[in-house]
Amino acid sequence: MSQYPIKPELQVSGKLSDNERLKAESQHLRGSIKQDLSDEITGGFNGDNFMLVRFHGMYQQDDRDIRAERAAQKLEPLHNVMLRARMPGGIISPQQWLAIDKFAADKTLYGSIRLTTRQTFQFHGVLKPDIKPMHQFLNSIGIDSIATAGDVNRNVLCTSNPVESELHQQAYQWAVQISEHLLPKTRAYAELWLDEEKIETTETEPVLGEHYLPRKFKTTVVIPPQNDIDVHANDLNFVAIAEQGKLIGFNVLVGGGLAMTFGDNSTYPRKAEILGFISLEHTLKVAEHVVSVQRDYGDRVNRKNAKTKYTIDRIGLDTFKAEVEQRVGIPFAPAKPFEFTSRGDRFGWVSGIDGKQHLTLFIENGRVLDFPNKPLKTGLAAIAKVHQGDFRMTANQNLIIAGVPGEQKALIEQLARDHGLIDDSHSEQRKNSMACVSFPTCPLAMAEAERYLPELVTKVEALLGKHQLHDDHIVLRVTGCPNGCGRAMLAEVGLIGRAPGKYNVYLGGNKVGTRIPKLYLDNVGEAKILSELDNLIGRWAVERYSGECFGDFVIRIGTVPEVKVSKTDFHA
Ligand code: SRM
Ligand code: SF4
Repeated sequence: MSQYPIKPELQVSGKLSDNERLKAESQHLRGSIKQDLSDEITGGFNGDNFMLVRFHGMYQQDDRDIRAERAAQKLEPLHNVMLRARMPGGIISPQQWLAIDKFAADKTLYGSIRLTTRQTFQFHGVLKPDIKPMHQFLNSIGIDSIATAGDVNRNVLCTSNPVESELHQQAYQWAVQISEHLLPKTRAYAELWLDEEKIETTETEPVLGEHYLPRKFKTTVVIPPQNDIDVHANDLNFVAIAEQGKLIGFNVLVGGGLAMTFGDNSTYPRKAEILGFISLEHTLKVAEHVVSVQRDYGDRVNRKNAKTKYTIDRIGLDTFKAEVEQRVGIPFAPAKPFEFTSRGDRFGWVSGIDGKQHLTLFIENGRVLDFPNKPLKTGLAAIAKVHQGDFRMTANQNLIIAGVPGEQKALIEQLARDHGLIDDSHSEQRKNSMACVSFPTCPLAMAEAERYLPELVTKVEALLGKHQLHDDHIVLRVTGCPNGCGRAMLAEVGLIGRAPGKYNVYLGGNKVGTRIPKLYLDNVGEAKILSELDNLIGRWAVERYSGECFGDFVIRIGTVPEVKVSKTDFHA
């Protein structure tokens, strides 16, 4: 029950989805996970536990490359879990890095650490007997995975590059506080994984609600003019407003989200919209009540329409805003002016205003592993052994070696170069391309993404070269299905997997990530994609206005119409 009067006319009526039943029956996310852990008959989780473990930051997976082979041998799929850590703002110490580096090597099927598009890392391929020890190990180094998946507030992002250190520090602290404030209050995680005693109290979930949220929920704290965390992919964004270098409050943006389902036009990617400005003291209350309004009015009947973006389109932004204002007890002030002028990460060294040096490394697809001639994992471990600052994961699957004192700069750079972590042959195009995980671990993948991106980029580089645009780049993103984890729905060229080797191509996002692209090619293979890009890049080379990015160009020449209002324009 909500502590606020509910307006039935704003709710969706009908039979609740099965996920609502399982959350309601889960005894605050416990289910029968404990019993399941000692079930040696299967390597997986039974019944509702398959979904409930997500609220503890894990997904049950199996390697799709070997699924058929195992079925032929009458073996169950090689069940394992992927774990996603909670890491608000993406900051991890070198000591923690060394510990997770060792765990990945010793206890996972793939041996890699995977940096994600939400500023954290994943272990892929942890077998059932290692799950509980993994949580205990993470706890021993100060890391958890609470609420990094499931119908809750996920990892809170924060602008990564600490170049404006003082402001960054304040923004980061807010990201941490918001993350803590919105966490589930159940002790299920502590009991199940850390063997903490069950305390007989009446447990409640005052923020998320007894049945948790209708759907996943994503939050950021961003420092303009950098849009490195892609605000428009998120349900709730706190846009830092500073005066004389001091944080004074936030503009609040709500209702972003990128996923859709093919063939269901009631689903679409959508940008976030402005609610207004708040001063700092209201931050946690506003976070809580954007969540509580979505909790009370989000669609619990149809999960495909359950995210905040659809709640806002259904009840209206003004109604949504009025509900939040009423619950917080203050009106939003008019938004303060702000502008995003860049996206992605700033590679190489930057000097912070605190005099420290920060080195952003490009990690292709965020996959930290020793590749032939590129021992990236060994290299990062070598850096961690000498580094005195911290590591910062970015929301673009990259890593910043942050807080390097001047006298250590040369050593860190040398280690990075020696291990292929700095590679001057990487083009701007490669460094501004991104893909989701997809095959072999993602159960929802329809086409390759991470494993395909490097060769696709090589071909796009060749097209840019052919038209004398070697130094230019197009924000290119590939995702293996329309869920959009690689944020293709904010790219200038976005490829969304339809089937093996087949993609939909979306064009017309912009460089700073403030426009949703529009379908251009439906279900096509690489040859068609490259020939169309060849033609368009050729025209861009000669017809573009000075400084005009590819996404703006294709809209101006009418290749695709602009998506202004997703609900009406995206599928039109
Ligand atoms: Fe995602 C589901 C990977 C960022 C939208 N996502 C999945 C799962 C867990 C598949 C599943 O449900 O079984 C994928 C696991 C693949 C694997 O083997 O690792 C997966 N998502 C990822 C990551 C690892 C992609 C990456 O290459 O980095 C990102 C992890 C982020 C994190 O650390 O929390 C990741 N996912 C995103 C983003 C981008 C973002 O948040 O900035 C989106 C689009 C933004 C949005 O939410 O609208 C995204 N993932 C989804 C969705 C669609 C949600 C929806 O609104 O319908 C799903 C499927 C679902 O939830 O039902 C999904
Ligand atoms: Fe998997 Fe689809 Fe997300 Fe890619 S976009 S990781 S294929 S769910």
